[in-house]
Formats: sequence, C-alpha cells, structure tokens
Amino acid sequence: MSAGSRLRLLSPLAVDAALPDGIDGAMVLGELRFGEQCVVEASFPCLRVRVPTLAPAKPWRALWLSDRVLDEGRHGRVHYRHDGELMFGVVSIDEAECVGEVSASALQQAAELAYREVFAALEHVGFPHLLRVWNYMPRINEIEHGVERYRSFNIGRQDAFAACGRASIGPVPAASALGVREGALEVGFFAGRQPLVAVENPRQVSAYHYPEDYGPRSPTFSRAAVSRCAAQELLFISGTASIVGHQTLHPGDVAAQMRETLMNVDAVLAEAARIAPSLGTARAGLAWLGYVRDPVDLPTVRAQMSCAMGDEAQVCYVQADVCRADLLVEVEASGGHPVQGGKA
Ligand code: 3EB
Repeated sequence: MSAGSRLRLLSPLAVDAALPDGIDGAMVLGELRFGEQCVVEASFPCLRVRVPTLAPAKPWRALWLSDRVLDEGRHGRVHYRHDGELMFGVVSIDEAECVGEVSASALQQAAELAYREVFAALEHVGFPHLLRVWNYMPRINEIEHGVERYRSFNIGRQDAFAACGRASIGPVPAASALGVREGALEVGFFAGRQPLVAVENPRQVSAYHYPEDYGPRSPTFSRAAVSRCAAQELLFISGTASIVGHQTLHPGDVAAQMRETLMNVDAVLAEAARIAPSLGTARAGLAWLGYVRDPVDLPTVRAQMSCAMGDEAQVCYVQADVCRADLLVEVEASGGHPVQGGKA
C-alpha cells in the first residue's frame, strides 16, 4: 500500500459475509455496524448502531481500515485501536447505570460519563484531538422530566467538555447524534495527534451558538472537521439537516427538507474547500449516510441524493430519529480516503 492510502473505508459489507482475508494487507481500525440485532462480539472496536437498515436492507457494516501497524487497548470503558496517527474508539454506557444524581437525568449522566471516558482515553493514549464523534441514543425525542432527551444529552456532553478542560466552542469535533429505539448510549470516535480544522456553514448559526430555545445547553459540534495527517487530508461532514440560521425549515415536507439539506451540504463543502483547497468540492468521492425518520420517505430522499451525488458516490440509508422532532432527514459524509465495497 502506498503512503497515500493510509485510511480506507470498506462499506457497506453484509454482516453475515465473512471478512475478506487480510483485506489487502490492511488492518481493521474499527467498525460501525448497522442493524437491529447487533450482538456479535468483534475483536476490534465496533460501534453498534441498533437501527433498521434501509439500503442495504440487510444489516451491514462500515469498516475503517489502515495499512499501518495497529495498537489496540482498553482504557476505562473505551475500546480503541490506533495506527500511530489516527485513533478509533467506542464506548457504551447503559442509562440503568446512571441513577445516582437526582438533579440530572440518567441520559445526561450517561453522556457526561461517556465523554469523560473518551477524553481520559485520549489523554492516556496520546491522541489529544477529538475529530469526529457518532452519538446514538435511545428515544432521542422523548420528553423526560419535562426535557427532551436530546437536550439532556447536550447538557451532559457539554459538562464533560468543561470538566475535561476542553473548549465547547470553536475547534470542536464533527458529530452526528441520532435516535435509536433501545439499548445503551453508544459513542464512537476518531481522534488525532494534530489539531483539526473546524468548518462552519455560513447558512447556519454554529450549533455551539444555538440559542436557548433548543435547550439549556448548546450542542457541541462543528459542521465539519478536516484532519491533516502526514499522508491524508480527511474530511468528516457532520449530520446535516434542514436548518437555516438556527431554525428548522419545511416541517412536514421531506422533499423540501432534502433540498435545504443539500444546500447546506454544498455550503459546508464549499467552506471546507476554501479552508483546505486540496479537498475540492466533489461530492462523488465521499461516502454518504442518510438517516430517514420514516421509511416511507426513503424513495424521495434517495431520488434527491442520487441526483445530487451522481452514480459514483456511495450512499447508504438507515432509519433513525433525527434530534429535532420536526426534522425528517439528515445526511453525513466522510472523504479524503478511498472508499471500497460498492454501493447500497
Ligand atoms: C443540527 O444541525 C442537526 O448534537 O452532535 C447534527 C449533527 C445534529 C450533530 C449533535 C446534532 C448533532 O443541529 C442535528
């Protein structure tokens, strides 16, 4: 393998298919596994995303591969692997463990614990910079003790950033936060040794500056993160939805929400290309994941995605609850690395 293809994405791969032997000499840094029954134990860090899969319809996995020698370990609750430049890790916190403090909801405590564990692992392993985080939590839009659960999650997340001496505005990681039906809070991440370059969207208020209408604490994420490693410039585009300024546009209209979402994606890509010119603005080279709240909307979402991304892009879809009850669809992407494995 040349130094230019250090990190690769192999996806979507059927869960019941055997892993290709050796995977061209590369090693598995980590996995995101999509499907309702996510029970298989993997020897490498595996983020279980307990969602109905839409395309591919059968449970599938996204494998992050590295052609470098890997280190593996556990620190506290975090299971990680790293290749010297990039670290992938997962942590799972069951809310049932978090009933101590009456003033804070169990999900808030679980979020704070998850992020404290992540930051402790980053310190220990020597990857100070959190680049990209995936957050999956059960019943994200349910109201508990008068507060939407996503908002409780945001309190715990931000408290952990503060407790660990990390800024919660500015160069914060790219992220996605989605709702699943049941299970634990599942958090997966990439971290690096070099600081990330945070990308914001000129059409949107930075999420870390959302006003209090969306909860007592703002979400802690950037619209995208660029990581400059020796051999690669990686781009992680956060979950992107039909939000302009700080407001949801087109409630109830999935086609209009998709058009708005794609305009936001374009704006983020243009901004990323301005900051990191070698990335370009091509959508086709990226690996896309669409989260659809109601499976009946899949054909509408799919038609617009195919039109926008072209036939070459890899796009997969799962059913998940978006973090505002009025959002019907959200998309995320990664790029700057080869994508293998075909299309949904
Ligand atoms: C938004 O733009 C839609 O809380 O980590 C997108 C990406 C969203 C990440 C997060 C939330 C998060 O506000 C929701």
